[in-house]
Amino acid sequence: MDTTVRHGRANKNTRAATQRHQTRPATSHLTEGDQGTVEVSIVLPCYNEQEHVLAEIERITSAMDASVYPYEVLAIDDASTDETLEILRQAEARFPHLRVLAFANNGGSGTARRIGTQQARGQIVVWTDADMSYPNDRIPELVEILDKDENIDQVVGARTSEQGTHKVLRVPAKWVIRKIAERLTNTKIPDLNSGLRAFRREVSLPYLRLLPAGFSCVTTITMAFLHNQHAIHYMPIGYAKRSGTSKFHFVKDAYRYILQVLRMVMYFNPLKVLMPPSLALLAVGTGKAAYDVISQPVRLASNTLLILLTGLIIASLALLADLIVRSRTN
Ligand SMILES: Nc1nc2c(ncn2[C@@H]2O[C@H](COP(=O)(O)OP(=O)(O)OP(=O)(O)O)[C@@H](O)[C@H]2O)c(=O)[nH]1
Ligand SMILES: [Mg+2]
Repeated sequence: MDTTVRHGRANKNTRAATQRHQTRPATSHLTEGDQGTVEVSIVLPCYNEQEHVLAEIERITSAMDASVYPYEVLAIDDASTDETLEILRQAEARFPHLRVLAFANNGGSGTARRIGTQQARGQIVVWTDADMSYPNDRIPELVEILDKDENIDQVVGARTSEQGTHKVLRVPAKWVIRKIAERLTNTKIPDLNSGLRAFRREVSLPYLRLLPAGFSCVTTITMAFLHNQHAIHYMPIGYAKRSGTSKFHFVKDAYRYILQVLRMVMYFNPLKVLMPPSLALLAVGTGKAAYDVISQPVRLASNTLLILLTGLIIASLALLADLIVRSRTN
C-alpha cells in the first residue's frame, strides 16, 4: 500500500520547494538548524490529555532529537478542563523545543491545527494526536520522504488497522465516505482521515481557511491537496487504541464529516456533485413527460413538471457554483 498519488501538473509551490532543495547542500540537512532556524513544526492539539501528554511529547522529542531535522513542537491547548495546560507549562522548561499555545475558549482540534500551522516556523508541518494512538516515533520518516522527494507535498500515515473509538460504527461510515472521496477526486485514498501527516507549509497556506473547526479538518487537507494536484504519498503505519477519553461524538461528528466531504467537493468540483442528480431528474422527467403525452395527449401531470423543474434548478445551481469556482484564484 506504499503509494504516491502523482499528478501531471507541477505546481508553483512545488517548484519553489524544488528550488529550495537545490540550494541546500546535498550532504547535510542540518545547515539551517545550526543557524538556529526550525525546519519541522509538529502541531499537537491537546484537549484533556493530562495522563499521557507528557509521554507523547517525550516520544516525539526523542525521535526528533535522534533525527537530523531541527524542529519545534507546538502544543495547543484551548481551555482543557483538566491539568493538561499546567503539565504543558511545566514541560516547557524541560523540553527546549516545546512551544505552548494556550487559548481561553475551546475552538476544536481543527482550529488548533489551523492556528498551529499558521504560527509554525518550519517549512514542513506535521499534524498528529496527543493520545498515544499514532506511532509518533516515526515522524522523522514522514519528514524524510518529503525532504528527499520534492515532487511530494504531503505524506500521510495510512493506518493498516482501525482501533478508533466507536469502531463498529466508524469503520463502515469511513469506508463509504472514503469511496465517495475517491470517486470525486479520481484517486485512491488508502486513509482519508489519518491524524498523522506531514506536509509543506507553503503549499498548505491557501487551504487553511477551508479547515473546519472539528475533526474533519484532516479530511479537508487531504481533499484540498488532491483537488489541486499536490502529490500525496501514503506511508503504512500501525495504530494503537487511544489513551484517555475520546473527544469524538459519533452522530455529531459523523454528520459534520459527511457535510465536510460534500462541502469540499462543492468547493472544488460542484459539477461532479450536482450534475448527476440533475441529469437523472431531467431524464426521468422527460420519460414521464413522454408517457403523459402518449397516455393523455397534450397534458403534463404536475409531478412531471415538478421533476423537470427540480432538475433544471439543480442544473442552474451547478453551473452557478462552477462559475464561482472558476472565477476564484485558488
Ligand atoms: N486543542 C484542542 N485539541 C483537541 C480538541 N478536541 C480534540 N483535540 C485533540 O485532537 C486530537 C484528536 O482527538 P481525538 O479525541 O483523539 O479524536 P480521534 O483521534 O478522531 O478519535 P479517537 O479514535 O477517539 O482517538 C487529540 O490530540 C485531542 O487531544 C479541542 O477542542 N481542542
Ligand atoms: Mg485520537
